[in-house]
Amino acid sequence: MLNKQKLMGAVIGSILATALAGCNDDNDNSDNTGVISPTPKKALVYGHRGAAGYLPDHTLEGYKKGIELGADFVEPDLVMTKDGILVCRHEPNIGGTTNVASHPEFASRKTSKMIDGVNVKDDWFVSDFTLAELKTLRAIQPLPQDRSTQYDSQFAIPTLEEMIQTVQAENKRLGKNVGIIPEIKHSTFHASIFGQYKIEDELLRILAKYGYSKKDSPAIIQSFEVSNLKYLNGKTDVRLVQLIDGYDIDSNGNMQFEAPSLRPYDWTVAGKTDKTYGAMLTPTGLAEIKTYADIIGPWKPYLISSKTVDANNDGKADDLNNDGKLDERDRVLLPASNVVKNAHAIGLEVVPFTFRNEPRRLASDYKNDPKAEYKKFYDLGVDGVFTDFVDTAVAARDGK
Ligand SMILES: [Ca+2]
Ligand SMILES: [Ca+2]
Ligand SMILES: [Ca+2]
Repeated sequence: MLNKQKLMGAVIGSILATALAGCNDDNDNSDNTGVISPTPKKALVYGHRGAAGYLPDHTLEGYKKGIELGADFVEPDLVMTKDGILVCRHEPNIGGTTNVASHPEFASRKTSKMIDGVNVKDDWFVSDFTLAELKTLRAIQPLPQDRSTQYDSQFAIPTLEEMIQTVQAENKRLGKNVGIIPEIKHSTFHASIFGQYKIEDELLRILAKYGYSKKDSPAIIQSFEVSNLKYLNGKTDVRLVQLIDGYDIDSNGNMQFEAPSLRPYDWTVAGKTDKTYGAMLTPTGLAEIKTYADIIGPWKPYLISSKTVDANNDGKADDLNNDGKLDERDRVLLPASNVVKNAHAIGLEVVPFTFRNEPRRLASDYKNDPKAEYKKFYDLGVDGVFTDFVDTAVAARDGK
């Protein structure tokens, strides 16, 4: 256990030696007797979809921005084109993240498909487009209610290979060693179109081509499904993340489960319908994950949940900040769960998602300060955070 921690610390230390130049090396904790001091290591900052708070998701410009802002890893979500190319998009459907709707030549491609048991209606799907066709589209901001749309329709959809080439070129230019953390989206859906584990095999082929094949490679693979991670565990030494979703949090802070955030979809297909994602975070569930993965990526309320308040006893949640609407600002934090402690006890790292700066997404305890949220989770001992705002996560971590 101690040896494994030391090994992982050394590995991460070497990965980040340049990225964290100027910071204390918290990973070199042993004295000459080989005893490891309890100094916690620094949490890593994962640039969720690039620099999603600033630029449209999954663009080369966004990945560069994430690196510039200090990310330790940047994240491409992966879906497959009709001609079998891995491209960076959060969903197989692209109506919300590209300007496809304004391309009349693709009007007839608009259709509906079942994805993980949910009918996704009247949209355009990457699997119906060749890469050449997708290259005629441009990315748009998927959260226009919160974020700037000034970069809409400027940036192309990158392939995974272009993303890796960009990261490696930026690393060379800046003397950094920023890693990549690709997520395989909807493995079961892709298997139904392209064949079992074709998306996984193509990812492994590309990772190997660019030198990512070892446990200490600056690459980590994520998935919400299970069987594909078990398959990958038998095929590669690259570290694996079991993502763990939830649907919503009720007024008392309890996790809610509903499609498409009910359970890993491959469990549903296999008939394991007696369990939800919640089963993954019991001691038994964590022990099972430990047999094939290195890291868990839970939705952050699994670590620290929140509840509403009804001080005036009218049966409804109080509007704590008196702004006439109910959102995260009208919730108060509950004590932390044992998930981090239990995961660490068996050697699993914990990297929750997703941290965002917008005040309406921050519980009242944080008083509109996103750094207060990061600090809460860093103090809990998380090993990293997925964030849309890399610079804020880094500033909260490094005391700026
Ligand atoms: Ca993702
Ligand atoms: Ca009330
Ligand atoms: Ca309110």
